Amino acid sequence: MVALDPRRGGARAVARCEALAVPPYSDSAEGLTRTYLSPAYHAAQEQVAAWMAEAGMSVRRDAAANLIGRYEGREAGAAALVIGSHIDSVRGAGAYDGPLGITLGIEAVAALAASGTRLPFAVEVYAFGDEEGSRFPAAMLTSRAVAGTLDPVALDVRDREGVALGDLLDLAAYPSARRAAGEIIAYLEAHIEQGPVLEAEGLALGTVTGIAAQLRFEIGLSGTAGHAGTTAMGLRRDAIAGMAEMVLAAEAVATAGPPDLVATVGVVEVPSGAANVIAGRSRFTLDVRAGDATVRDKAADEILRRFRTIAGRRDLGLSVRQVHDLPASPCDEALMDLLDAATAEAGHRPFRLVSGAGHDAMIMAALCPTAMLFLRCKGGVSHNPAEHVEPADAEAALAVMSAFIRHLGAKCEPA
Ligand code: HGY
Ligand code: MN
Ligand code: MN
Repeated sequence: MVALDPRRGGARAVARCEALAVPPYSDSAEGLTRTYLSPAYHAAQEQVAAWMAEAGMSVRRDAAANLIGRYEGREAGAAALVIGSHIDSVRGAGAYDGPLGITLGIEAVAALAASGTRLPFAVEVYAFGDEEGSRFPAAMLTSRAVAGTLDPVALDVRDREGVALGDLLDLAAYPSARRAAGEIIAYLEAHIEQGPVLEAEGLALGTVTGIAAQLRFEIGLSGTAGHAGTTAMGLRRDAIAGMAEMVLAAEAVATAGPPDLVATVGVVEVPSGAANVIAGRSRFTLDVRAGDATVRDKAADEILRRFRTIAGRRDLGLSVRQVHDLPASPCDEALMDLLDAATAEAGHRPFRLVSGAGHDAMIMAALCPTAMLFLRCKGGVSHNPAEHVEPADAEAALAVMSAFIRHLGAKCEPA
């Protein structure tokens, strides 16, 4: 095994994300799409497993098809610090959203192995499989399995091609991915900010204070399919026009709210749509978020109230299915202080910010104290092939993660 040069760990972590952004690690030849349990997912897992082993970890997969590397502490079987993020992507993704937290975790372990350091705890690196929910109509399935907060009903899902999750994995075994509370001492996730704040502050890194609450719905409209040329405007029950009015209503409610309130319609579908047919059916997603769950819920209620009014006026059938409800997740105060101290030690100004984006950390918070380290990304752009991270910022993040691990180790030393 070639000893990795720990001095270049940050740059290697960035380069490895780029290596994973093309086939066979992408399901698409045009840009990066890597969905849970796809061929690209399995190919990427094989590659990441090799990097984990090279860094000195034992590697396994759990029943939710998460990939887990483990670097033992001084005592075999010790409780672990988990460093993780997700290996799945949105469709048309950037290279770093998810994988960077995994490749930086691998580099942090490689640095420990290179120096022969053994800690009072083990270090595990998790490559979670389904944070984005980009294949099945559910998200965070695999971290919820680990945290033990997964309702098995959520596993009864099919993708757009009709493939059931149960066709790909043994759903009866899925909950065995759960980790006991005592097995994990803390969770650390390094992730690009996916927003403009750090760049505006002129900072490479930030300590996350908490993750916004999010609700997600699937909305269905049913009207009357009709001939575009012969149906008078006043006689139409147009499921696309109704959807369009609802999209603008959601935008209006969120725009009128506080700055951290956001509402997004990201997927619109018109089954058997045609240029000369008035749409009889339409489907769309609604995602509502805010730092405070009360603000989020009030906005969601108002948006759905407007949907009912619009559907009534247009004589459209309206169905609303809640896909998930992720409560706001504060990060752990003591771990934030450790991250700030490690940031200062690495020569950077500690800075705290909230995350509008969801992360597996918000799920792991049910199991253990959590901390997130944000890295600046160019223009705050993400969920977009233009996503970009500077290798120097990744070097800084790795230095902070290594200092964080050292400080946590010192705190855990027996008195
Ligand atoms: O939706 C999110 O915030 C994350 O990218 N899954
Ligand atoms: Mn994402
Ligand atoms: Mn992400």
